[in-house]
Amino acid sequence: MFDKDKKLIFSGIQPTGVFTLGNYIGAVRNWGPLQDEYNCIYCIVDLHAITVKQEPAVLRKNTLGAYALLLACGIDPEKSIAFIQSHNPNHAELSWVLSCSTQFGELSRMTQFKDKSAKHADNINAGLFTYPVLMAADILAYNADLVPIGADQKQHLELARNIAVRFNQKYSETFTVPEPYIPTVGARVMSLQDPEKKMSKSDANPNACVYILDDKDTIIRKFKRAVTDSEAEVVYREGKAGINNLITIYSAVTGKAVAEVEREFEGKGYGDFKLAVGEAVADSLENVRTEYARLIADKAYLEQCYKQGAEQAYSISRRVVSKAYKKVGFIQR
Ligand code: ATP
Ligand code: LTN
Repeated sequence: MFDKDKKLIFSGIQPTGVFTLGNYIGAVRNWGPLQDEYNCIYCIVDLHAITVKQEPAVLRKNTLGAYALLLACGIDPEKSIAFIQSHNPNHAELSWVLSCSTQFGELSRMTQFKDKSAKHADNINAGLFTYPVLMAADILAYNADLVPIGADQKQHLELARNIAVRFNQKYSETFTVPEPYIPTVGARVMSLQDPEKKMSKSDANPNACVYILDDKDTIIRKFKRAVTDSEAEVVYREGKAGINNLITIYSAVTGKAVAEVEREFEGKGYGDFKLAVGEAVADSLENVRTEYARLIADKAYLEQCYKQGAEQAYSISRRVVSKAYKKVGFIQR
C-alpha cells in the first residue's frame, strides 16, 4: 500500500483517556494532512499506558476509544496504517535489544520520567524508566524518517536518535535516524488552571483540560474559567502565561497570526476574548465529535481496521527487527 518514494512517518498516542486539545493541536490534528505526502503509521500505544496504574476494563475501553478518535481526527485506514501497539510483538522485542544499547544515565535524565515519578511516587516501576526505549523501538522498527509530536516529546526523540546512531556505529548501518516534526504554533498547549504546566490527559482537574469530545457549552465554560492575570489587555507578553496560552490556542485553531489576534481584540477585555476562544475551539472540534459518535457505534468496522493495521505494521517491522537480531549475533530461527 505504501509508495517506496515517499518518506515514512510514525507517531503514537497513549490510550489514557479522551485526547485533550493539547494532544489535538500539538500532534493528532497534524497527522491527517500528512497522509498524502508521506507513508504514515499511527499507533495507539497501550504498552506505554501501563507504565502508570490502569484499571484493565478502563484501559480496554480507552484503547478502542482512542483508536476511534484517531480515525475521527482524519486518519484514513485505507491511506495509512493505524494499529494498536500490543498487537505487534516486534515493538517489545526490539525494545529489549535497544535497552542493551541505552545507558542508565541517559534514562535518568529524562524529564518525563522525573515528572511522572514525582506524580506516581508509589509506583516508580522499571517500565516507567525504560519507557523512552520502547518509544525508540516503536519508531526504529519502521525506519521512520519523521515523527510528528508535541514539544514535550522532543527529549525522547533525541534519545531515539542517539540509540539509532549508537547501534549503527556498533553493528553497522541498520536504522534510519528519525527527525522530529514539531508544529510552529501550539506545540505546547498549557493547562487552563495552571498555565505553567502542560495540558495533560491524566490531569485530575477536568477544568484544566479541554477534551476533544467536550460539548460546546462545556468548552466555553472551561475557557471562561481559565486562569489569566489581573491585567485586561489581550496582548502576548512575557510573564502572562495564561493569556499567552489562550492567544496561542486561538491562533492555532483560526490560523490567524498573533499580531492579528491582538488587533482583533484591541479595546476588548478578557471576557470577550475567552468567549471567542471557546467558540472557535468548539466549532473546530464539531466534526471530530460527530465522526467519533458514528465510529464508536460501529465496533465491527473498528475491529476490521485495527486487525488490518496490525498485519501491515507487523510485516514492515518484522523485516527491520529480524535485521537487528541478525546484526547483534542471534542465530536466525
Ligand atoms: P498523559 O497525560 O497520559 O501522559 P498526554 O496528554 O501527555 O498523556 P500523550 O499520549 O503522552 O499525551 O501524547 C500524545 C501526543 O500529544 C504527543 O505527541 C505529545 O507530544 C502531544 N502532546 C501532549 N500534551 C500536549 C500539549 N499540552 N501540547 C501539545 N502537544 C501535546
Ligand atoms: N511517548 C509518547 C507516545 C509515543 C510516541 C511513540 C510518540 C509512544 N511511542 C512513538 C511518537 C512516536 C507520548 O506522547 N508521551
